[in-house]
Amino acid sequence: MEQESETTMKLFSHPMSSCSRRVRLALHLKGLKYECINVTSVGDPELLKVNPMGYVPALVDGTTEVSDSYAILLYLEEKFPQHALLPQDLIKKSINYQVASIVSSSIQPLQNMTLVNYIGELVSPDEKLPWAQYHIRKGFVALEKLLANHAGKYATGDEIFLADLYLAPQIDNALNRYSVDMTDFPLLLKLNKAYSEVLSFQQILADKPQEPSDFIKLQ
Ligand SMILES: N[C@@H](CCC(=O)N[C@@H](CS)C(=O)NCC(=O)O)C(=O)O
Repeated sequence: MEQESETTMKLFSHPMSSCSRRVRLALHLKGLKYECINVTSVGDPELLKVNPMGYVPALVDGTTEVSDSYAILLYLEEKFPQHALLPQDLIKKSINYQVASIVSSSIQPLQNMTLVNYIGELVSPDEKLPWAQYHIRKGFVALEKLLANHAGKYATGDEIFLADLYLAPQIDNALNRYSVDMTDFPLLLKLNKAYSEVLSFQQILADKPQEPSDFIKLQ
């Protein structure tokens, strides 16, 4: 059942952006209607008005503007409590916070295409893939260990929570964009399989840009 906000929310997004995908997953799970504005060029003036960093995602909800996926997710969670993104159990909740923090602070920024392209220019194009793979693997080693005693069907049990919204797009990047060897990460692969069986995850992770875009491009 979709619940409408007083006005339809707008999300500045990119189909391939893992940060946007986290928020789109939350919007879907919470059954919220939103207009998805796919940004196609770096420096999009409409996006810059909302988020001077020029990054997606950015949410506009009436007169409220929120940038950065973590802030957006917390905003949505308070305003629309249906399908809670955090478990009641404090330990499981703390695991969700850790997963979100590891992915958003110690993995995603280091494999963001802008940085990877910059490494290519500064060091060598041959270093782009190893750079991204190294940082993804380092984070995945920690996540695999962290979740060993907490995972059920999903990251922290048998319900989908915040950790899953961070993991699914990051694992997709690892597999499909950076060809990371996942042999050492059987649990993450198992979770990825579980995500692939959930309709919202299928739809959002399969979404591809409809028009040419210079945004989020590995040169
Ligand atoms: N901490 C921010 C990071 C945002 C971010 O890095 N977004 C990427 C897409 S996942 C982006 O906009 N990249 C374009 C660029 O680097 O110029 C968040 O979680 O929203």
